[in-house]
Amino acid sequence: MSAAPRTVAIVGCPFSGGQGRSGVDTGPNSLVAAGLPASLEELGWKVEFDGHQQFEHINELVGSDAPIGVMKNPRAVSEVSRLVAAAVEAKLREHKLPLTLGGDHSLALGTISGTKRVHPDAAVLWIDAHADINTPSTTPSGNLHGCPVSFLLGLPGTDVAPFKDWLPAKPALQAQDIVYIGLRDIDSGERKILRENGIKCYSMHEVDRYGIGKVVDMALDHVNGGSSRKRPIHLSFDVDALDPSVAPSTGTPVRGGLTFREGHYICEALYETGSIVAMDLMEVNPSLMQDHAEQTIAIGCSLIRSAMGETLL
Ligand code: 4U7
Ligand code: MN
Ligand code: MN
Ligand code: MN
Repeated sequence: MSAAPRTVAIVGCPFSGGQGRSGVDTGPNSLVAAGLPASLEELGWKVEFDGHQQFEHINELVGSDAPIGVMKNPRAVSEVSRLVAAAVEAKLREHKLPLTLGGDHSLALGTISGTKRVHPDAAVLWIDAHADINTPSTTPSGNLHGCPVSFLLGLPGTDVAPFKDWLPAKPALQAQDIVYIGLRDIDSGERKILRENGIKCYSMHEVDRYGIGKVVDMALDHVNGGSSRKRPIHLSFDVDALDPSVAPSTGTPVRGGLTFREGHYICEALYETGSIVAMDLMEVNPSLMQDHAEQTIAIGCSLIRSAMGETLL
């Protein structure tokens, strides 16, 4: 991975306000406490970790943060994303690879905003059981961890306070910049959005049909226009992409997911491109299925190690 930065900067984001289940805010600390920084050093990376993001003042808001329309905790989610965007942007400008640990997936509104400021040509690989592309008008839950992609794309209905106060007038992301792998729980409003915008999705059906190797190849061809493999990649990995038997401690598990190997293969294959500029590992919630928390944390760590070059010689 010659052109890629060799310092990984861990951006720990203890935040749960994008959804309703407490505990996902302890994900970052659990991943770090499980030895993630040292294991990345062993792979040859310089690791920068100067403590988690300080969200106490925002987390205090969660609870008293009155809904705006159906959106839950809108001010907290917006403010955290704004701060995370600045943190990710700063690490990239220092030629480091920001590794954001969630926390819930609403944080990706921040991480991808930050990446796009520095790498306007970056493509997003979104690995998830869910498309996270509801708008404030389509969301069945009001949980903003199901909405970050629609805000990034600037879809109709996302031009709302408080987000519009800091999101760019020209959306950070275009529909052809993102590709999904692992989908299997898509809401009806999301289905319509994905179709109308021609967004490339490799659901579990395609994983079964073609195998994960071909799916990753097709996903990379899609974002690279079939020619070179040089486009910068932002990898946003929601641990619920994996089957709940593999990664049970997560807030919105859906059966029929990626196997252990399929999940790791994606990370390995993306590492092989040498083009990963930023990564998110989201939605690890050690408070759920506590007997399996250690297993889920360990898998979060090993997915990251695979994306950082562990399994390839
Ligand atoms: B995650 C959901 F309705 N689509 O919008 C919603 F099914 O970051 C789930 O992928 C969203 O875990 C899941 O609330 C968000 C629901
Ligand atoms: Mn998900
Ligand atoms: Mn998600
Ligand atoms: Mn989830």
